[in-house]
Formats: sequence, structure tokens, C-alpha cells
Amino acid sequence: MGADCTAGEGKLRTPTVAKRRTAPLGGARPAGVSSGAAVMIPEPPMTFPRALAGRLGPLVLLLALAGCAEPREELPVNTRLGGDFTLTDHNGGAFRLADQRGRVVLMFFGYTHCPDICPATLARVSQVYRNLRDAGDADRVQPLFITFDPARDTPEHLREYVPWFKANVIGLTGGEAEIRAVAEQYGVVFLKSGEGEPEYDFTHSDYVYLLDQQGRVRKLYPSDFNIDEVTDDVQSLL
Ligand SMILES: [Cu+2]
Repeated sequence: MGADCTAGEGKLRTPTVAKRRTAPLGGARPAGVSSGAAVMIPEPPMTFPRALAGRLGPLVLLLALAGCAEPREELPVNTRLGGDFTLTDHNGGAFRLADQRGRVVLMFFGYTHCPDICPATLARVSQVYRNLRDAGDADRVQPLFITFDPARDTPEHLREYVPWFKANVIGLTGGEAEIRAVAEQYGVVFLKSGEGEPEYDFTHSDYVYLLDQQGRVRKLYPSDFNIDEVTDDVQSLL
């Protein structure tokens, strides 16, 4: 049964695409997800009409997969995205990603004036963090929020914003070019709308990045990620 469960994992978890998602990013798919490994469906008994068995086949498969214990595969390293950077934290000090070695990092790019996706995503990240804190793992996990709106998201403004999420989030800002360079490293896309107006917005990609203790990207999640899944993934890297 174990082999069958492994082959099916991932197919049931294909993330839904958020409405405002831009450019899809590669490399997030765990190893083995796209494998075409066959899943055995038991032969029906002799008295079982074959036509009916054909129709029930997929149901039998779903039930079998639903009953599986979740196998824990090692998360693959994404070699196309990521890398160290230095930005300014919400206290105005220099923040180097390299200083986070030994911690698992959950990283999200956004802007504080975002009306929907950014605060909702940070709320989900903070829920993951609270789960980890309850499990005694909080001091080995660091949530980061990187703004791409440095004009409004100054260190002072971030210092007021991030505590709302009660998850020890470090808010990061910097010069426009610095931030753009980091966004490029991670394949983050953002596009300003209402340029020149006092109330502008961004259309942006909304992935959450899981970085391991060596600072390598191990997984990307859609902003409506499953909280338990991310909690499990973080713990697999601790
Ligand atoms: Cu947003």
C-alpha cells in the first residue's frame, strides 16, 4: 500500500490558482508528483459486473488514497530561485538573509496598503507560526515580509504593521533597486497601477517561499496554502 500512496501524493493537493496571480513560477513541484507510476486497482470479484467495476475504479482509487497516511518525502531544493540579500529591517538596521542560517524562513513579498491578498496571506503565515510556537519550534523559524512599496512602507510604517500578525514577522524594505533585485532573485513579479496617484496599488505574484536552514528555496506555496501542510513542511526541515 505504501508505494501506491506515494505515487498518488500531490495529485490530490494540486494548488488552486489565486485570482490575482501573475507569472507562474517553476520548481515548486515536489519530486515524484508528476510521475506516471501506476496505481493498482484490485481486480473485482468474479461476480462483480465489469462495467460497474470500471465506473467504480476511480472511486476505489480515491478512497484508497484518502485512507493513506501522508508519506513524508524530502522537499527538493529549488536551484533556479533564491539567494542571499541585504535589506533594511523594520527597526532600520541591516538585515542579511545569511544571518538566518540555522532557521527555517517563511518569506512573502507584498505591500502594507494591499487591501486583500497580502494581509490575508500574512495572517495565514502567522497561523503557521503559532502552530510552530505551540510545538516549541518558534525560535527556529523566521517569517519575513518584504515590501515592494518602499515609498510608503518605510521602516517606521513596517514597525507598526508587522506586530498586528503576532508572529515575530520581520518587515523588510530598502531602496527601489535593491528590492527589485531581491524580487528578481525569487521570481517575484509586481506591477504598479495608478502611477502618480496618491492611492496606487500593485498587481503582484503572491507565493510564499519556504527556505531551509541553509537559505535554499525548498517550496513555494500559493497564498491560500494549507496551514497544516506548511506547518508540516517547516517541521520536516527543522
Ligand atoms: Cu497584496
